[in-house]
Amino acid sequence: MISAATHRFQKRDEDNPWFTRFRYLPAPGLGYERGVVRRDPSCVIQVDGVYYVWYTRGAHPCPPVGHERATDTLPSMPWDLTDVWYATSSDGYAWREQGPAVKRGLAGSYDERSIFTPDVLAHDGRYYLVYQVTAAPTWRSTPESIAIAWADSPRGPWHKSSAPVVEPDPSGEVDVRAHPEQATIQGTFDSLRVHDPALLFRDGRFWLYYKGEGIGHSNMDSKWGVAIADDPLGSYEKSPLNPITNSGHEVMVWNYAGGVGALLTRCGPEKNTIQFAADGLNFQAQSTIIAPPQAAGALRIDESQNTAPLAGLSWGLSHVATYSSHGVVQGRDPLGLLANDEPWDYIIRWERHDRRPGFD
Ligand code: AAL
Repeated sequence: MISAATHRFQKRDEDNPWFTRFRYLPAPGLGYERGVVRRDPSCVIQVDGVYYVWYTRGAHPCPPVGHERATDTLPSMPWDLTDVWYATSSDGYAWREQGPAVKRGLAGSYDERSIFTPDVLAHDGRYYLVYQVTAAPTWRSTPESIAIAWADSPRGPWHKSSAPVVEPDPSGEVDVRAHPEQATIQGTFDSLRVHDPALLFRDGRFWLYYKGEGIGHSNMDSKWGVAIADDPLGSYEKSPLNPITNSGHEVMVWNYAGGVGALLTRCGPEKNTIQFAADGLNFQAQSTIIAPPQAAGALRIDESQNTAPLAGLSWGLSHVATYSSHGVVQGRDPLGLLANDEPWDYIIRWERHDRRPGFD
């Protein structure tokens, strides 16, 4: 006779190639700076011996003021009124901020308010950035979409898509003035917003993984979907199997053994797990982890080096989200926040930290 728990205890962490721990280091050049938000870093790519990363960056007159008080210059949230910038590094530890890669569009364009949360794919000598776009500050039921830009060099210039490439599903009923909870028709898991794009090339096609938020759900109810295209610039077709996870917040995926590895954090019953889908669609939890990096991007490696489950998760950058809705009280003088709280998000380095054998 064995207990139920003993029955389930099939593999010890130290014997599981999908288990890891993480440690964190500063990322000088992208660290904490008063007046500047840096967050949601992309994966890291190495080109001609130089590491590149892209991220959300905003230089704001004050920390976020909340939706009711946002203006043309005061941000509602840390990722409001931002652009995608990039930085380079020769060793992966110290970074040099280079400047904007993709900037907000002119008034009236689909990306006029903010461009943020990028990921990068290098493919066939070309570079693709996928990122979130908004035309208005994140507020109640305002929708959010995903767009793409391409360049012949990681230093740009970048050519933006003329329209978003993945949109919220039209199955819900959106009234931007209403609280999402008041929606009468909720629709699918991604009926309100599509977020956190991550682009992989596999099986000759482009797989754009994303996080969905549905009307009538909290943003902590997030799940992931995938949209697939023959051409990196689209058109992207959402998988009929979506949502393909029941958990997870910011998307982190990597190619492994013809399938896809995934790091799920923060939300849902399978939060803080590493998962694998041999077909890129049907994910199974492989390990439960602790203290994973938030909004992680990992070093992208060649298929030829993808010899172990976590080779695609060796090190990268993640963010420290200092903003909390408790810290931003609506109606409070935003400049007062400067003197008190200092919620400026910033970027750190994470590394896998296995300590095998002799694990502690
Ligand atoms: C993040 C991501 C998306 C959200 C916001 C900025 O961590 O999930 O990018 O829109 O928070």
